[in-house]
Amino acid sequence: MQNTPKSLRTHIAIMGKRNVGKSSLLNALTRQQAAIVSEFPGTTTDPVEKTMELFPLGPVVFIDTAGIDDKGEIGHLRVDRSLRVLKHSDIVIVTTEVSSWGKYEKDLINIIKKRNIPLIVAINKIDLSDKTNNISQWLEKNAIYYIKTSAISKKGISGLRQLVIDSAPAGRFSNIGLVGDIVSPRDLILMVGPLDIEAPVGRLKLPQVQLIRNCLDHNACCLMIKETELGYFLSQLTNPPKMVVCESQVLAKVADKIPTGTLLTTFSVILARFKGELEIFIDGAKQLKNLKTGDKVLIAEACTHPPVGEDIGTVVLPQLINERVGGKITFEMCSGKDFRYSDLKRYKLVIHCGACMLNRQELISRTKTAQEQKVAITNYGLTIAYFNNLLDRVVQPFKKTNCQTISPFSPRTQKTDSSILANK
Ligand SMILES: Nc1nc2c(ncn2[C@@H]2O[C@H](COP(=O)(O)OP(=O)(O)OP(=O)(O)O)[C@@H](O)[C@H]2O)c(=O)[nH]1
Ligand SMILES: [Mg+2]
Repeated sequence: MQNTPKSLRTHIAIMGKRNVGKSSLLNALTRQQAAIVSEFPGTTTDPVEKTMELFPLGPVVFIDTAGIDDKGEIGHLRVDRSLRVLKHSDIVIVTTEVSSWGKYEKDLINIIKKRNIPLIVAINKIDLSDKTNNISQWLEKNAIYYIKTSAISKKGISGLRQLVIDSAPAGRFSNIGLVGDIVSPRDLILMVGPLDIEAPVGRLKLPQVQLIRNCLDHNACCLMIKETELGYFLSQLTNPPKMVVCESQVLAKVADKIPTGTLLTTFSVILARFKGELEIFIDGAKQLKNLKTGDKVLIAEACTHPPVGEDIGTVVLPQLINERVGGKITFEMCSGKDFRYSDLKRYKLVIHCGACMLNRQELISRTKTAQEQKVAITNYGLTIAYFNNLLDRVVQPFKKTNCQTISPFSPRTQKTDSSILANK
């Protein structure tokens, strides 16, 4: 795990009609021939991703999409696939050119604005025409950041890079990370996890690695032990740890062993706060008590690997819920990118995995869609905590009075009017 995983990179999508120069802009921004460019409309057929470091933003992934006008063969499929990219985009660069600007771009911009995704318009090919008044006026009236570019002469490319950096959501730059607002220098955080059949061979899971790094960033210490060793190590410590973070499967056992004054949480809770909206997931967990025979529950797994052994999503949770609810609930599963965005109303509750493989924007999109369709949503770990009567305890460390909150939507820097009128 030497490269930054994609789920932790800022996702920057380049969208617009066919042939406006999206792939050329990607190549200019990354200074590489990452995507194929040609004079024929419809060259890019599937999203192309290019990862890079964008200083000082850090690790990013640029996503070049297929042109979204529905002309040409299989137009609608292409449009659908490109619009799906919005679900995990942190920033969108809408690309246009003087000769093709029109209703399509305005509609696309409105869709992006509705989703609260930071947006920049690149008016490309200005080496061919810089009669941009009409476009600039509309963008200024709607307070949208824009820049004139030429992917050929490279005019405006460094300005576009800067606008991307300025538009990045604040949370990306926060060094709070997973628990930075809870730990102080020299605190001890104890991680407890089973090295069970689901643990990756020869390494730790991504959230475990992230937690170790986050504690080191804050001059705290993070130790990891197996749950079988918890009693022994607790008895050896002069002072109890500041917080114990465990995998949800061992929550009940761990809660029994640690002192009541020690903060206790699970990776599921930490991820729900870091990636999505913990409060919404807590409300969702409280809906578990309202489930009754005949209700449908969607289990959403972000990983696509086949279930292993007593898989938590396919085996453990359905058994637990049916047992506790005392009824016959129907469970349906979805995995990977295949989330039932348009079809959530059929479910009483969505139970999501910890989502360590999804980026934050995608989990927020899923949460918002569930809310729009008035369907409760929670995650695996909060469900387990709820049924163990430990929900209040595991969210206690993150009560607003105990920590700072991170807004995913506020921009990193407050832009001035001069950057709205960039390169006018
Ligand atoms: N003059 C000029 N030509 C450009 C510019 N940017 C791109 N082009 C040309 O426009 C054509 C289309 O460029 P692409 O980058 O393939 O466009 P695209 O938007 O990715 O197109 P699709 O993948 O088909 O949607 C190519 O011939 C490019 O060389 C520019 O800034 N100025
Ligand atoms: Mg292209």
